[in-house]
Amino acid sequence: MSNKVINWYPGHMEKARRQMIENLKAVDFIIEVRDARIPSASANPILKELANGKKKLIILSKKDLADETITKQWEESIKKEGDMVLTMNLQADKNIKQEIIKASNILTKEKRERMIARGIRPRAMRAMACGIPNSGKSTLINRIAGKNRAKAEDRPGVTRGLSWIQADPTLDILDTPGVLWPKFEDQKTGVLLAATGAINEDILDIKDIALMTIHIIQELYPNLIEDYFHIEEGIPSTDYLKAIAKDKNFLKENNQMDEKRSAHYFLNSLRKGDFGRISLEKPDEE
Ligand SMILES: Nc1nc2c(ncn2[C@@H]2O[C@H](COP(=O)(O)OP(=O)(O)OP(=O)(O)O)[C@@H](O)[C@H]2O)c(=O)[nH]1
Ligand SMILES: [Mg+2]
Repeated sequence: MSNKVINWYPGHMEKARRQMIENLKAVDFIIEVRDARIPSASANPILKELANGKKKLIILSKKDLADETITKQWEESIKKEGDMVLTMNLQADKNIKQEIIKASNILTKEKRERMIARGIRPRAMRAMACGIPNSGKSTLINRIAGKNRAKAEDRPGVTRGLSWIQADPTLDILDTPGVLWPKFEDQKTGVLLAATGAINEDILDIKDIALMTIHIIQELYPNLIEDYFHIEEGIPSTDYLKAIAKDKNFLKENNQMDEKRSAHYFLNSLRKGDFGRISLEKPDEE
C-alpha cells in the first residue's frame, strides 16, 4: 500500500494557516472543532504551537455518529489537558448558542474584569473557529448566528477565506477554512482523516483507505463489519472489498468483483452512520 496518497498540504491551506497566525493576536480565545469520532487525529498539532497560551474551547462535533462511552472518555482526557470541552450534534442540538455564549463568558471572565478595572468599556469578545476540513465550523457558526451566514456543505474545503461573523452582541467569531498540516504523525492519522471525510477524495487511493479503515474498526468493534456485510470467517482482510462486492453484487462488466465500488460504498456507509454510532479511536489508557 502506498503512503504518499494521504500526505497532502495544498497551497490554500498554507495561506489559511498564515492568515490564522496573523489573526490570532486579535482573538480572545480559540474554538477548535474536532470530530467526536477521531478527537486526537482531528486535533491540529500546529494549533498547539500557535495557541500561545490562548484559552481553548474544544467542540467535539458529530456526537450523533460517535460511540457515547468512548466520547465520555475523550471528554475526560481533554479536560485533563486543561481545555474546556463541549460535545455536540451541531445539526440537531437545541441550546448550541447558549452553551457557546456561556463557555465564552467563562473563558473570558478575567479578561473582561481586567478591562472594566482599567475603565475600558467591555467590547464583544472575539473567538477564532478553526479545525480540520469538514468538521462543522461553518455549521456551528450558523447555529450561533442564527442564519445561514457561513456556507456549509458535506465536503472538505468549502470555506476558503476568513470571515468575521457577529454571532451575538457579546461574541464575534472568525470562520476559517479547514486546514490540515504538512505531515501526519503517522499513517493512521491520515487514514482516520480520510475515512471521516476530511480529505478530498480525488487525491486518495480509495481502496487502501477503505481496507485500512476496516482494519481499524475490526480492532475496536470485532465482527461489526463481518456481520453487516455477511463476510464469512477466515477470509483474509485483504479480500474484504471482494467480499463486500459479493454481498452487494457489485460486479464490473467483465464479471469481476468491483472493489472500488465496495470501497466507496463502505466509506459512505461509515460516514452516514450505517454501522451504528462508532468511534474510530480511543484515548490512551494511562
Ligand atoms: N451528523 C452530523 N453532521 C454534521 C454535524 N456538524 C456538521 N455536520 C455536517 O458536516 C458537514 C460539514 O460541515 P461544515 O460546517 O461545512 O464544516 P466546515 O468545518 O465548515 O468545513 P470546511 O469549510 O470545508 O472546512 C455538513 O454536511 C454538516 O451538515 C454533526 O454534529 N452531526
Ligand atoms: Mg466551513
